[in-house]
Amino acid sequence: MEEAKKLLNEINEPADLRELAVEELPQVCSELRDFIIDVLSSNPGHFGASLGVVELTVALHYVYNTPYDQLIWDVGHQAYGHKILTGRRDIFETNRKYKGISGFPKRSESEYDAFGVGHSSTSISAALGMSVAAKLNNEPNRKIVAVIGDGAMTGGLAFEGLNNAGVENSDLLVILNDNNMSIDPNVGGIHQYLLNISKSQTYNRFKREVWEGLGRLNGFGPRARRLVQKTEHAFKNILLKQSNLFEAFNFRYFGPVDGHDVVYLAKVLRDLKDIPGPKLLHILTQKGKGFKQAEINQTRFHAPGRFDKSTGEIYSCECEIEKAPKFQNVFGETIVELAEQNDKIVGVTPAMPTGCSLNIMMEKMPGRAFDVGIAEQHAVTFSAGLAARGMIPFCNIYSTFMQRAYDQVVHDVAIQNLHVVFCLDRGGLVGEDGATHHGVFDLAFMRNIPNMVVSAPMDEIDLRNLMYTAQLEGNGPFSIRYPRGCGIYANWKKPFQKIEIGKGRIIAEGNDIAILTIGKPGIFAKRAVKKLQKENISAAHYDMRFIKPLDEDLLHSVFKKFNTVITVEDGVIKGGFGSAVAEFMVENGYSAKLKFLGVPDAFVEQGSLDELYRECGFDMVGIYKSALEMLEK
Ligand SMILES: Cc1ncc(C[n+]2csc(CCOP(=O)(O)OP(=O)(O)O)c2C)c(N)n1
Repeated sequence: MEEAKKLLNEINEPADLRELAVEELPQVCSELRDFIIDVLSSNPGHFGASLGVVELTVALHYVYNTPYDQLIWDVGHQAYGHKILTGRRDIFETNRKYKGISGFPKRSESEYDAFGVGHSSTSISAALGMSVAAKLNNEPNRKIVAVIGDGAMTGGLAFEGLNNAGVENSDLLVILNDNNMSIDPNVGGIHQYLLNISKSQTYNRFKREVWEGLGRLNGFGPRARRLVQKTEHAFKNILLKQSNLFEAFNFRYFGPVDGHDVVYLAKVLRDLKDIPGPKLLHILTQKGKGFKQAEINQTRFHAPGRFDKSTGEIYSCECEIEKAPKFQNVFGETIVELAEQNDKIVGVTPAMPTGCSLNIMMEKMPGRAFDVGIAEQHAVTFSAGLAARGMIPFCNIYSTFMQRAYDQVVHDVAIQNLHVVFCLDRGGLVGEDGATHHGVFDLAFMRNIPNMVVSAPMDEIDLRNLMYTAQLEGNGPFSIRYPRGCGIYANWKKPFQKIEIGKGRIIAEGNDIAILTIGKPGIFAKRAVKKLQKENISAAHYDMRFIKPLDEDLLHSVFKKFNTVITVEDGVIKGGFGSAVAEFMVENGYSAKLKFLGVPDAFVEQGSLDELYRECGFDMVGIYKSALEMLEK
């Protein structure tokens, strides 16, 4: 039998796709899916989400005139198919790698990436902005489409966009990609609402019939419009309250339709293209579609790392093999231990229970740990409410996503001096997710908030002890930030020890130069000190543990003894730990040669952690070289 022609290899841009007959689209989808599976098995990334939107991606680029028409992906972790169809097939193997292409849509990378993303729930607002701009620029034929998942739809920002889009009456299509999953199973009222719609058999049958009826008409003349109106009227009667959610925002609601039937999807999109005003198309898809293990274990295959593409077996990372725990697991297990001793402790996560390991507590203590959806602002104010009534919430938010909830930290927690423990996971550079995900601002933006304690453990034993200390009676807002990845000790479950708040510790005594570190870079400094010893340089190393309050006694002793000092942090230098030390030095009339190592005043792109630490110059070698330079050796 003649081997099927490889269609994908001929598609260098969407215009090539548009040359194909609609019957050829299923084959394009199948080839695209195989391509994604093949590359992702050896070069890890977000997997399940992209597999789930293969048909949608092909249908969108087939029907819409991209890049003139603007396609906005929410979060953007599902846009691999989009990248492959829009001129990046040959470089897709560099996805998420150092100097390679980004794992998310990025305006500077391609004209097809209409809007840069990484954080969720932005697509409707951005699309509305573009739609209004199209109107103001007198571009009536430019179409704007936002694709948003049911998880991202739980974010408040999405509703702010919907709310505004209705009154602007803009020509905008929002596609709700409903796979019934966030990273973990989706939660909350919207989720239940979408399930109800999707399961309503009368409704689904009715919708299908209406679309088929529309399909028999040629284009959308006045007759078709009348039919749409009649249909809407009928929907309202049949569904009672069900479809009112989106219609209440003045959107026309269409669907749900099967998001894996590419031919049908293309037809639906073509029909919708000519209906003016704000529209929402609800499609049903399966996360991980086409790769059995990913369909079965959707959370694990959200971003599985390397895996065997024939068996679906996921390979462990190196540090796990060495048995050092991930910081997230130290958090997950420690909060359970603490909550067993202190019945005021509760856990809160905005949609990252597996990512931050709060799922351990959710399983063991179901009434005391809460996944609140992709809703960082709400997570913080919800925690404030809990604390106002005497609970001690551990609110775990990835550092990068905490940027969303700054006002809530200031206004709802800190001003009222409430005892909320913020655990900021993925603090510092995070590697392959790149600029949108590095957690490099938190030390700087937390340290200027009155009442806030700001701490960063150097290792996982310190993380445990800081968590223990933070929950003790009498504390106010307390933030603990820790990095992505594994710690260093296989044997980390030691008895709890209280840490004195605002006190650092001496790691190494020395005479020639002082190295002050906060958090994980302390590990690099430890190694640098050993290397400097070999050059007969005696370097002192202090792990400050707290950037607020600063250990002033320790700093007085440092500036009295040393006139050459290096600060090292895994965060932005401007306004961060080094700045705090410099402020102390100036305020107290000391003068020393100071060097700040950390993240420069520029957005750091993606790469492995080692590559990025090296680029920023605060890995072991960077610290070592800086010490030599400062001592002019
Ligand atoms: C503000 C913010 N919080 C959390 C995340 C982490 N995150 C990435 S994808 C995702 C789930 C998104 O679910 P959905 O929109 O349904 O897309 P799916 O992965 O199911 O296709 C989450 C929580 C994020 N990107 N942005």
